[in-house]
Amino acid sequence: MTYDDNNIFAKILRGEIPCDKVYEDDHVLAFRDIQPQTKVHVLVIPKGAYVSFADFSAQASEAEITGFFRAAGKIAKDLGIEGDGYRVLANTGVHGHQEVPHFHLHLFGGQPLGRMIK
Ligand code: DGP
Repeated sequence: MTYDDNNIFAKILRGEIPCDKVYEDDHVLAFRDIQPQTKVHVLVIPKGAYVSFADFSAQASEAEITGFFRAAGKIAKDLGIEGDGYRVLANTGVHGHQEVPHFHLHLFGGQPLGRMIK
């Protein structure tokens, strides 16, 4: 899918819009969601221009994919939500209700989470 350079996360990556950063390395940026749904709600994004999970999983290099998921796990640990558990979510496309067209993981935690799938 064609990447839109004007999406909000691209602007955050370029430093045009501020964010509450919790982690950054060469391939990954993580920051708190502006509308947190849980006590801890962090977004983890790759720095590369990938629209969705589908694009990232198909197009990113092995180093990017490995680095991304390693970073996501480390971020959850560093946020202190690993012990009691947390949820990882990637909304994708129309049915997945993805609003920002730059691939991202949501990390939800810091409180008990409702059951999602019955
Ligand atoms: P979704 O694309 O539906 O997976 O969710 C996008 C999330 O991005 C949503 O929870 C709100 C968050 N968000 C949107 N705009 C901004 C922003 O400017 N800053 C931050 N920190 N989060 C944002």
